[in-house]
Amino acid sequence: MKALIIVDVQNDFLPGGSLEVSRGDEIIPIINHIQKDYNLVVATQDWHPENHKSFASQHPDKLPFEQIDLDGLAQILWPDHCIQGSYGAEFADELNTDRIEAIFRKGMEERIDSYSGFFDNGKRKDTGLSGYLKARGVTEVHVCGLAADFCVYFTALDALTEGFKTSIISKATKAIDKGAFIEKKNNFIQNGGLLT
Ligand code: VGL
Ligand code: ZN
Repeated sequence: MKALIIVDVQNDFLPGGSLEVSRGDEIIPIINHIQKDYNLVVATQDWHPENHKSFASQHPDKLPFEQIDLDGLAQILWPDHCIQGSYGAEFADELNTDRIEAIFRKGMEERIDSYSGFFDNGKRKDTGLSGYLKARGVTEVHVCGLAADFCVYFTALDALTEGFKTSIISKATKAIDKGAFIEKKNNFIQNGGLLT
């Protein structure tokens, strides 16, 4: 059984959003088109409280994209994004959500960020995604969405360690920082991941 994981295709990550990924909108028709090729489609949704400590606005002396230590973990500070219930947190209007059977929300805990759809960045909590996929008989996952160098990458890496045959679909993802994604992509491949 093969599942598609659609990562964070939310307004704030699209052009015009607060943490926009350049040309992020171009992947939506592709994601809509490929969903039919999977036995199961699930999605993740970045879902932060308004005082989330990954937001630069919560640290008066810091600017977006600076890095801090947050309870022992390196944390990049982001513009406010994907605030629970806001328009920016909604899935893109153009995304076809009819086949999405389950949505795994992440990033609700105030003091820890959560890039992967499986675990938070400190591996303190499991979202239940791995167990859900296994209970549904899934052995192979394909990961798409935004952003390639953060939530897609970390979701794909955790999928590998959870024992799934894992691919990142290149044409259905876009990076915040293309250069950084090349390095991360190589690391993913070294860990047994596939790029299609
Ligand atoms: C993401 C940064 C912060 C992502 C989420 O979806 O890639 N990146 N929160
Ligand atoms: Zn976030």
